[in-house]
Amino acid sequence: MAPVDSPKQTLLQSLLKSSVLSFGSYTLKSGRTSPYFVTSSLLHTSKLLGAVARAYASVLTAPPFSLPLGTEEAGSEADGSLSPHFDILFGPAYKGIPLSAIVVRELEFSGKNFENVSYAFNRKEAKDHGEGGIIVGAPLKGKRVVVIDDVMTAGTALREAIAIIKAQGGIVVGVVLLLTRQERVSDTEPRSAMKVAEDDLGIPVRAVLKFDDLVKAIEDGQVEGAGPEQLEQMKVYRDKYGSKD
Ligand code: OMP
Repeated sequence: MAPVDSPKQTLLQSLLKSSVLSFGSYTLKSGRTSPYFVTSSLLHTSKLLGAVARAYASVLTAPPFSLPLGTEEAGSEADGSLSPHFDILFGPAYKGIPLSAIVVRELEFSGKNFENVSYAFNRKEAKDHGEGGIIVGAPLKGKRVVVIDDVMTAGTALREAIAIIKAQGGIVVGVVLLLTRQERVSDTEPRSAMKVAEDDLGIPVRAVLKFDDLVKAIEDGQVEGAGPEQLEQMKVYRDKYGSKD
């Protein structure tokens, strides 16, 4: 397994310190019992939000989400800068909402080509007065949309988000997550939810962190409060539910 690089290490340490990442025994939405959990609602300090925003932005400002200006768009001049191949970041309610907002803010620091990227999110309950509708933020119709979410396990949350975007006429061009748990969708589907989404939708689905990064960090003794016992539980969990991708 490749070593966990240092920006990832720093982010992991921050997530642990703030209990966003915790070890124990947790029941997942899928019914699986997991030895670890990511609680993104605990991302509530400016420092943590800044670190997380930078991590998402580093994925979004690299291929395949952003490409050097002039490589694909006819008429644009190559000047060495990157250009986003998306118009809107969509954060599914609720946890994707602050994430998409902080990431779109962070993108401003990646150069002027990113200044016009917008964000949008859905309401859980449609509003029938005032501006109405279920989308808040940028209108999605005809726009290239990247979904920004926290964790992917079986992909249920992502499927719901994609249905909302498509119903609004948006074009989903990618997905960026904080963590992919790298789990098999089911006993009969050996691919991870991330791989299934990539294959079915034909779009890039990427994550800042993956399950393997957590295992590696514990192996390297970088995770305070997680030692050989937690490592063993993580490996047992991987054997039971893990996928290769
Ligand atoms: P899927 O919809 O199965 O992909 O699960 C993703 C959702 O599960 C997340 O949006 C969370 O609501 C929840 N979740 C976490 O927040 N953190 C975890 O570590 C694991 C889960 C989960 O229940 O699988």
